[in-house]
Amino acid sequence: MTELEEAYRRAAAFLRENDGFLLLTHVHPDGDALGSVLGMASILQKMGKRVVIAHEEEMPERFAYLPGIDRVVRVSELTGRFAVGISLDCADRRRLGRAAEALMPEARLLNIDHHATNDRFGAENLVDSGASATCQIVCRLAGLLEIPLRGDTAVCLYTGLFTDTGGFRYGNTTADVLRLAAEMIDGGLDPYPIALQAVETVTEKQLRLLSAALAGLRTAAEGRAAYITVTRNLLEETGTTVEDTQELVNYARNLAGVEVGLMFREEGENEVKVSLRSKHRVDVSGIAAQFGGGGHPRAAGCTVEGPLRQVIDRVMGVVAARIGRG
Ligand SMILES: [Mn+2]
Repeated sequence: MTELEEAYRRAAAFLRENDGFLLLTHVHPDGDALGSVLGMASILQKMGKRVVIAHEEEMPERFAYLPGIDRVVRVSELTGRFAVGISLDCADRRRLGRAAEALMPEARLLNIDHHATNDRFGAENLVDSGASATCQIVCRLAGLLEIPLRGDTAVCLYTGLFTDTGGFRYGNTTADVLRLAAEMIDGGLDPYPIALQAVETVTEKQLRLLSAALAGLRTAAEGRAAYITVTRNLLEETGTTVEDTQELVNYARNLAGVEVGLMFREEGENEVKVSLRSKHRVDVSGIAAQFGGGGHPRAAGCTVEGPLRQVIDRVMGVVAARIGRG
């Protein structure tokens, strides 16, 4: 048995042997974060286990269709503390935000994730960086636990497979991902409403934000890098939130001739959130790590201290050097 197979086996045993789970995922949750946390909750319920899901934020409107999302509790409303936890799609403990406070200090935590930069902060760690989505790892666990990928479980897990592969378009779209998707559709899942709600639908405010952000698009490194800037002012003017900015970075990446696309988003007076995407060869998780962040080779992020203009100059300097090195 390989080390990874052993990690799967141990994680399955952890799920079988424990009860009264607290399920957690990262702040600013995306489709894979919510799909994996709700898919796991659905699997555990089918096993007859008690589950609570906690988060520090309100749930994004885009994912309101996910079965069980109305059961996610604001961590501020929780009274008790939990002795058993599961973290999903989260590369380090800090990214769990304040929801981690609902765990007892001595709680046993199972860390399930697909980020290669995961620092293995759990008591048990199932980190499969070969997986395209955390939902793919949860699908495999469901197989080991003999829980079928049907109904609510499938809607949640399909969402993560679909969104983390950019709708089955990115370089991480593997035969295994497509087989799992096909298996769920064979089992009765309707993929079109999920695509419509998780990805296709945009609000008018989001389009106004996109329009303004695109007007400020800049290229660098002789057209091999491009970036979009989102100031706090812009969010205020368009009545949008951080959640509405998640897709913007792809417009910078998708520009013809660009290898690295970025978004710089002003978080505070002296703090800038940087999202990085690459097309073919630049490992942006390495660049993000240089600034205290992390992620995947083609999609990563970090938060950098300093005024917006200064952060752009510093990060673009590193990006240009990485592109130049070939
Ligand atoms: Mn993910």
